[in-house]
Amino acid sequence: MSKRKAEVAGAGFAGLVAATTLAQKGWDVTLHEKDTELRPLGAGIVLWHNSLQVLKAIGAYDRLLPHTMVPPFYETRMHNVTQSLEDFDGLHWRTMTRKALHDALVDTAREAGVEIRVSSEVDAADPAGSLTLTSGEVRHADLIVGADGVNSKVRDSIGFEQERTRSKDGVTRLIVPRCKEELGGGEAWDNVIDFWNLEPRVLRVLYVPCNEDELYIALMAPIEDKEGSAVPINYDVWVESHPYLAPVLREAAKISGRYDGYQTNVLKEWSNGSVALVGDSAHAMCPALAQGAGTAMANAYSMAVAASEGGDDMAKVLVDWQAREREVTDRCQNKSAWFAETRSMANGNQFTPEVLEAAKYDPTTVVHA
Ligand code: FAD
Ligand code: 3HM
Repeated sequence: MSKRKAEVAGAGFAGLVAATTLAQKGWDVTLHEKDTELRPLGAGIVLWHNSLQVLKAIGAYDRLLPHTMVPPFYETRMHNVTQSLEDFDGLHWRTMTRKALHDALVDTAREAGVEIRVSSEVDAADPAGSLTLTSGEVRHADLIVGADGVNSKVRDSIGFEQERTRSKDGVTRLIVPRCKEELGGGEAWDNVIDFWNLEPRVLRVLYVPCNEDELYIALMAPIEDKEGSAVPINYDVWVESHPYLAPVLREAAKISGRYDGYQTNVLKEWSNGSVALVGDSAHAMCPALAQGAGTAMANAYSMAVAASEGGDDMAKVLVDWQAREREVTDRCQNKSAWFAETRSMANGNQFTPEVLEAAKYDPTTVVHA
């Protein structure tokens, strides 16, 4: 019997997981990336049980593990005073650079036999089962996956009904040296530390150690604050607000960087015919709960398993997949939007069991038959 064929648009975390899972389940998979190189957007990332289970299921976890860490606590400070120290009751979470995660996923995809094409931009998709590239080439397949991010052409060429919202805040994300000794040394500098200042102006630094050497920092400022959102960062403005972070901010000011506003995207449906949308193309969310990529990888994995094991009627398989999976993601998206709008993560102790619902979800235990 000939292999079933899948065409995947976008080699981000969602596209790589979908392509790899499909290839491991016997599909002939081509993955199209518009960039000239395989590389991630952003700087560092926090992953939780849901996506860590996916990484284990596809065989990417062991190669990634040496490049990650589990900080002792997720600490929240207001004006440098500790509000809470959370450890999520032993729930598995890890920090890492996006590059380490992306490299591990690319290696796993190649090992699974995925054909990855760079400089291959997708222009449009057809629910009947085809993908059109900007080169004019038309590719037919049993399954088309739109994993081409928040500005998805796969989605917009088909005309999925959607609501898009832009938030009032955004961040500059950077990787800098840990600077642990310059910061004063001590175990607290191994924590994730969410440094909030809401007065006299809103300037927040999320401090995320990724390994012994690398630190991810996300500097959040309102879009309307031209100085706070400037790149490279305005050292004087940031150090006045967070003087105890001077060594890290000095390193950050050396990097050009990029400031991104938060975006949310809610779709009525995640599929149409043989086309499935996964990741930010389907459900971009505010980063407050650090679940955009987690839910992207969980849903990409469950979609690929459903397509492989759910029967021959692809349109129905994808509708059933969405019905099973989207409630957890929808709730996570809503909560993330609420936390971003109210900036209430600043109070600490926000990771209640309800808030951690998506983080705890294990997509690898669901039966798709
Ligand atoms: P993307 O990462 O956007 O990947 C899409 C890929 O498709 C890219 O490689 C792009 O080049 C390619 N592409 C685009 N258009 C085309 C086209 N037409 N043809 C071919 N290729 C195309 N999530 C977490 O889980 N934990 C976190 O800690 C976390 N922190 C975050 C912090 C911030 C500030 C932000 C903004 C987001 C954060 N997220 C986090 C969310 C996470 O970054 C995204 O949800 C995730 O990267 C989405 O992955 P994706 O593969 O769907 O899309
Ligand atoms: C990990 C993480 N968590 C929260 C935010 C945020 O609220 O901007 C960003 C992150 O990278």
